[in-house]
Amino acid sequence: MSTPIPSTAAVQTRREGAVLVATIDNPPVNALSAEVRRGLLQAAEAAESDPEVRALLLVGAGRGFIAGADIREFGKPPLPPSLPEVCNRIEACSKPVVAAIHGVALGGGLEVAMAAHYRIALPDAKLGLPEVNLGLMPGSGGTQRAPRLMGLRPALDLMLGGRPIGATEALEAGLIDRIAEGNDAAAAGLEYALQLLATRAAVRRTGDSPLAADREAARATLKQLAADTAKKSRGLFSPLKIIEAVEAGLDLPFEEALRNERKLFLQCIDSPQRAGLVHAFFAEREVVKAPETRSAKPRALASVGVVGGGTMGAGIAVAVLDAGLPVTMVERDEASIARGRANVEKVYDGLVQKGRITPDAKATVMARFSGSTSYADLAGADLVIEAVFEDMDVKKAVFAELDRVAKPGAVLATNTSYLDIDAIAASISRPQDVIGLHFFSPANIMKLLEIVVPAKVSADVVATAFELAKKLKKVPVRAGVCDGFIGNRILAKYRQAADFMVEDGASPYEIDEAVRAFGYPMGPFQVSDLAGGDIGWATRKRKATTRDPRARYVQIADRICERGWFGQKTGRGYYLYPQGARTGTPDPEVLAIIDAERQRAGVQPRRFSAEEIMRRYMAAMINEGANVVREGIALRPLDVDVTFLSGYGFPRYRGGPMKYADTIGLARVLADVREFAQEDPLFWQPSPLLVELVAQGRNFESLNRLGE
Ligand code: T1G
Ligand code: NAD
Repeated sequence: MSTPIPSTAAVQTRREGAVLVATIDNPPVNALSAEVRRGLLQAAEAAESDPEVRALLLVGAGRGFIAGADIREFGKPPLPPSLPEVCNRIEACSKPVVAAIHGVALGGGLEVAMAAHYRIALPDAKLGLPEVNLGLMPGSGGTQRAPRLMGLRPALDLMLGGRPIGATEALEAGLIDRIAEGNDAAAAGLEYALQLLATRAAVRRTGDSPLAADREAARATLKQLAADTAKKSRGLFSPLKIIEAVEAGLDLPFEEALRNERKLFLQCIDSPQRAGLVHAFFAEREVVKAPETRSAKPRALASVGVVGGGTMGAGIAVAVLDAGLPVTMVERDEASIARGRANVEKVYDGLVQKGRITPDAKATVMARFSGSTSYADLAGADLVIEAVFEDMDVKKAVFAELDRVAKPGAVLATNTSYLDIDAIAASISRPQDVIGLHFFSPANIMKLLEIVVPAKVSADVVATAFELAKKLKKVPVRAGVCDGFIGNRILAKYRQAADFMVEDGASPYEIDEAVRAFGYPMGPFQVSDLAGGDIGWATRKRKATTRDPRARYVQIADRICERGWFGQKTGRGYYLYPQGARTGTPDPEVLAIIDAERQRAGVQPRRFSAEEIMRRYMAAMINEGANVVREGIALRPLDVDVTFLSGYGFPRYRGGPMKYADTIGLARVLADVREFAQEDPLFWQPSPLLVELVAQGRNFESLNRLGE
């Protein structure tokens, strides 16, 4: 018979015989808010002090156990009790404490479970210490208890990898004691607690065991790991702090090692990388909250058509097949559809070769693919995505066909990079069903999906596009119609700034190096060589007739393309790629072309420091980002951030260009733009939004809340 005893709103407690059951109930993910911490502490003290209680069971309500500390509290004044205090109190309990885990036990949530004396999990449980993804480290005992439970290496893999493991792997690693059948964690936990009492199981404190059996071997492992991590983590702060905390635990008494861990944890809290990574975490969750996803329901999305089987059409088809949906691809003729099917199959053949999927699995996927040269085969599709040549007449002809054959209510999307989607929509009888779905190459890999919203589209079509992004596990960003939407429009600006610096004296290799040092995987000239210089060249030629004659135009890229040097696909571009190398080497002939262009343009070259290169590069990016927000092409600055984090390789720990601007201060960015405007006032026009925010002493973050 259960005896009700006092509870907090976020942690309800009840008695089940001799077991005190504490249920953490803080939707949506049972984050360890101050109230949850208070409730857990109360429960441990109540269990300790109530003579009738012989064990304490911790279990989560709703979707899972505990998803970790409440990330929204970071950077704010801490509220008592601290999580280390709660964990240490649980571990110190003189009566067995059992944690029953279902769904996720992440970060501080797993630390609470590791502070308990026994752990049981349902088969669906996911256990992890993902703090490193937020620029943090376990700060409530994780670096000390995980190695003691799992062994040194598995624990470090969990903390440095930041990826959760399943129940089976957790059991094998010693992180949990048992996997329970069924789907009722509370019942399984109670049964386990009663068994422990029946067998007079002792209290088992993880902190009592040594961190590592062989300290010298452990020290050598940690030394090597620190060296590897320093290389791999490209400037990330917290991974090395994790190793430092574990290493200290080899020699320090347990309590002291916990205090040391906390000290290192607070250093991570103060690091700007934490602010950038936490911003990225929440920004990726905010971008899906568009006006249309709040006001409209998505249409049916059970079958997809793709027109065009080239680079993008094939990648899009694979992304849709990977999401478990059937795909009908339409091409111009038999030869083209055969090529389209081959482009799709090539991806799966590669996975079979790598042993990532079986031939049977490939056959199952390809069974959902059908190729055709007849538009009539798209009549049943809920959504059709056009990915044909980047030519307005070709695209309008395709949409005329789709208007003729597609069923009423079908969503008609274009993957155009630059063309006017309003014009495409206006060319058919159902403009309300037309939307832009701008994938990035390779479309089955790149996470970003710009959802481009033309003037006449209906809200449920936009909602359907977001639903597709969810199914394809893409990161959707809502964009307005303009040349290049959000990403490519801003890219054009900072790429121009880079080209100006090359003509003025910097080498493309210096610029790439500075951009890599800033945290990017690649610099702009390496990216151009990867994507193919011919795409940008086609765009420049298309724009030649409308380009402002007063605007500065650097012809270096044209000179290189005129030689057919498009990059990796032609063996050379800005770099040389001998024998198909993937990493290029600087090309003296390119430097000669640059010198010749400087003379032709009458430019006296000068030196550029890495610092100045990045000031100009980022000022161009941020200034145009501000214009994109001001014009409503992006809903909020965070949409610009997510675009660059998930589609353009922007270093995640900086949070994106607009977050970076807030970190260095908008006044400094504006000052840079104004300084550079003295040389070229046409290119460097301060964004009115930047000027306005600086004048009001505000930052981009202040614009990140949609009209709440
Ligand atoms: N704190 C606050 N809010 C959180 C949260 C958290 N830990 N986790 C999720 N949310 C919000 C999220 O913003 C969203 O809000 C809603 O919950 C649903 O999330 C001391 C310091 C748990 C796997 O890193 O990985 O513990 O948008 O959309 O896809 O050592 O959320 O609806 O308003 O992501 O089903 C470590 C972070 C913290 C886990 C669920 N923990 N969360 O995924 O839903 S650091 C984490 C996740 C720590 C200690 C340290 C995922 C999820 P909204 P969602 P989901
Ligand atoms: P591609 O040349 O590789 O493929 C285009 C395909 O369209 C060809 O296979 C061609 O046979 C087919 N096609 C042409 N006219 C057709 C018609 N009337 N009916 C059916 N099929 C037809 O081009 P791509 O790189 O895949 O680009 C496709 C679209 O995606 C373009 O609008 C491009 O701007 C855009 N895009 C390209 C990239 C990229 O990095 N390549 C990235 C984003 C968007």
